[in-house]
Amino acid sequence: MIRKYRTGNPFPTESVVREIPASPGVLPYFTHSRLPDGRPVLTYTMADDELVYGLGEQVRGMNKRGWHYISHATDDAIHTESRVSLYAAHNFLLVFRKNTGFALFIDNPGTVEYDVGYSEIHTLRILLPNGDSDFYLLDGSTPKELVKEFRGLIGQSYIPPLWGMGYGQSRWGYKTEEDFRRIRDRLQENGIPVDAIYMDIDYMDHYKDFTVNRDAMDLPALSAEMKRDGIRLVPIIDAGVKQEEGYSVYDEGVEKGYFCKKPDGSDFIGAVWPGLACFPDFLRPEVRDWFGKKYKILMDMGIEGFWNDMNEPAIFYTPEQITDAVDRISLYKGTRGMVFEDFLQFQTALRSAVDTECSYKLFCHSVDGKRIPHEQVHNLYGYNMTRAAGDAFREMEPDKRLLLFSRSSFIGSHRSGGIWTGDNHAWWSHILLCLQQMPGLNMCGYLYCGCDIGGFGDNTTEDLLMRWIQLGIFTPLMRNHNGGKRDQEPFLFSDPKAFADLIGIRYGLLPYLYSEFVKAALGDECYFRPLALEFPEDDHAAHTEDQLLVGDSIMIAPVYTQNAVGRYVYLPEEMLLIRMRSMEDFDTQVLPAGHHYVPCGLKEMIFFLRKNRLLPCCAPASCTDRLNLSDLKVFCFGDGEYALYQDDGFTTNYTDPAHFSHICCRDGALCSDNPGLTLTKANL
Ligand code: MIG
Repeated sequence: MIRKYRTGNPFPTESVVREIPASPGVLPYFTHSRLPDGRPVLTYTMADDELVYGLGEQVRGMNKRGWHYISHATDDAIHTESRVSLYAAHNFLLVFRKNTGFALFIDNPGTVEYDVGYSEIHTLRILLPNGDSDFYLLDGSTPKELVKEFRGLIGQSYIPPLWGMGYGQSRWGYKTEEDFRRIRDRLQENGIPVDAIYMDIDYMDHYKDFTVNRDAMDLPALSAEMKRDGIRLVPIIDAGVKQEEGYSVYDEGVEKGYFCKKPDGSDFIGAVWPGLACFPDFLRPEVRDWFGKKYKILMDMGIEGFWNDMNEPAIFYTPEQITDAVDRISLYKGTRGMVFEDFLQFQTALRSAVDTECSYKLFCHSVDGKRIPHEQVHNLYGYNMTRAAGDAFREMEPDKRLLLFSRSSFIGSHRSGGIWTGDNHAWWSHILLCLQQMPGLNMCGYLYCGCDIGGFGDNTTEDLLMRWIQLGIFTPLMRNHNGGKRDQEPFLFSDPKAFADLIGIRYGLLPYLYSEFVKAALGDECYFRPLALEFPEDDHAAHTEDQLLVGDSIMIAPVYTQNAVGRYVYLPEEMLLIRMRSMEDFDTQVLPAGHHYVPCGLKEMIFFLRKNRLLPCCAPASCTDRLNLSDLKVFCFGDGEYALYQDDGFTTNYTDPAHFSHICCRDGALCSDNPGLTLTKANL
């Protein structure tokens, strides 16, 4: 059951797709109070054994208890435990114990703070930025059902083209067409499957959106050439539009008044990669329409996918801040030493010059003709940039899926695109962080997601990358991306063959992974499922934070520690261990429910097939276009049935009954209602 409670006059975020009349009274479960400054506070006392899941893209574990978090989209590249905000704002919480609980979605685009047992270990305290919120309260069914109901409330998740679930190679620094060809050639020489090579900001002409550096590449020719090898080029689009007369996107934006404005009505200017830039006012439908249709410039060059970056929005500095800081600092001119108090003020002045939070105070949006200070609606910026692209794609190419994912997000953008989790690091702890972020993201509607495999910041190592790929095999977005000093394309290390085999496993599992993904999107289910929700009566499952179910049939338990030769795994029920070195080279073993130490060498990966479930696989290929998806190898653990979803991978007609077939294993023999499938048992 979903109830809605409204306080004040909330900003229409369009996060939810269902109209629910507001209930009288106040939000139950919480006590209500206010800070002296008037901000509302919600308080709830957590029982010892209650778990708090949700909050989407955040630091720390799946159970959010024991820390505080702030929904405030932030470009922060250091994702340590000390952080409270990352790039997104996902105001969804699931509070539960065993099979009962409630869920809460707070629809407020401002800064919402969650103290989940940080100040006081049993107290969940939510601080709202103002009195204008819609609260959606869900209760009356199992926690798993509550998540599904919530997903129904916010609408169907974005589904990428099949090629978007292939392997993607990326690096900040690829610049010329020779760079892109070299990456393709080296991947191919090493037998490493690949579907996408990403183009970071250096493909552009002076970082101007929707331009290409023509001295460095002939993009239409290059993308056509790549496509002959089954590879798509995926360019980045940044939020900031370079301020440069004669650059048509800038000129049009100025002329039409489409950029965010300062209170005096002039265009707000902030510096990002292109230098001084303007920021499209994505909260306005006509601006979204205008910007979204610009993607066509690149689509006409053969591009079929994009990633949206810098849309928190990231702002390095503003001219106002620099002027102000220089004025303050100039007071110290001629001073030889400084007394300590002066130094502190000096330091504050220096820092203020590059403080993004200061820039957020300087501009406004225009909504239905009214000026709204950016801070009140900050978290909606990236969402609406992604919506701009998604809506334009739907209009321009109604029958075709384009690849789209974003860095910043707010619940609602999951209908337009996926997300990646931003600038992580080449740290072992960030393999686990990625695993722990996935279920929260799925609950908030983001099924198409993944992290920078190998780590974005710092320098990776061969073993770290190997282990990370063993998790990445299961993330719908599987992209190796890097901004560190050391290159990390898999062919650069001592054993490219092992990488090729592992990435090959991803392609081999795609019949299952893709089928589970689309079924989850169509049925408002999660693709990544925490054990706590699947085995609600099992206390060990409730506290298992480093394993996940992926779809209906399998459980993953990746190795994420340095120099490990295996790991402890908890099996809530009897399962079949599958240890794989490649799609052809694997062994299996039935393990009883309970705790196990499972050996897993560096170049192997382990996962588990549930009892009476099936796992349809295929032979790997160099890219998804070349997979033979009608010749399936099926892992079985006992008799069982599987609902297989298959389509052409790029059109938007998902509901055609012809896309669904059934595979079953009865008395050890495989059968199907689809005569077009050839089925062979993978394990004996
Ligand atoms: O300020 O485009 O998260 O993936 O490589 C850095 C350069 C801007 C941040 C993104 C990262 C990307 C980088 N961008």
